[in-house]
Amino acid sequence: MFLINLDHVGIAVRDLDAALAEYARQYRIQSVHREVIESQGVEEAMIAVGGSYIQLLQPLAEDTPVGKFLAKNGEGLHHVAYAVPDLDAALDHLRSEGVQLIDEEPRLGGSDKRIAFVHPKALAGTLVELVESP
Ligand code: MC0
Repeated sequence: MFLINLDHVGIAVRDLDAALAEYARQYRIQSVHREVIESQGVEEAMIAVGGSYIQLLQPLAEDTPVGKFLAKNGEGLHHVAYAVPDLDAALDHLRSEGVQLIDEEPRLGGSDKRIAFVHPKALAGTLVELVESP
């Protein structure tokens, strides 16, 4: 099958600097990449853990996906991201299985990688992101 790796786990936070300070204090780990992604309405910080990442997400505004999520749920697990070698093939496969997609076509995420989201209603209430990693 096309799922090849756990790319990252996205966690919604209110204050990126405060969350990063806690990761450093509790686990002695720091972010390896930080970026504002206007199209997604977030600032992200990536923390390398093993072969994957923890992605901390601070919303740029309340009326963004992460801003709405925080208002409803508070801080916590926002999504799980899987690395796939061919995103178009992965989306074709999910479509053929009748899976509810958020993105019918890939868009650009952090580090300009091709990504697509799958609706949380499709699988155990978990928002899934697919990240193309050839
Ligand atoms: C919403 N729901 C979630 C959820 N967000 N369930 C699990 N995990 C989440 N993160 C549930 C709500 O509880 C609700 O369930 C239903 O979905 C509809 O939610 P809503 O609050 O009415 O919000 P919508 O429908 O306007 O939007 C939800 C949706 C949206 C997931 C479609 O957030 C979206 O398009 N997300 C994909 C983009 C995204 O999340 N971007 C930020 C990360 P009930 O049962 O009450 O109906 S960007 C990122 O991560 C990039 C930078 C990257 O990695 O490169």
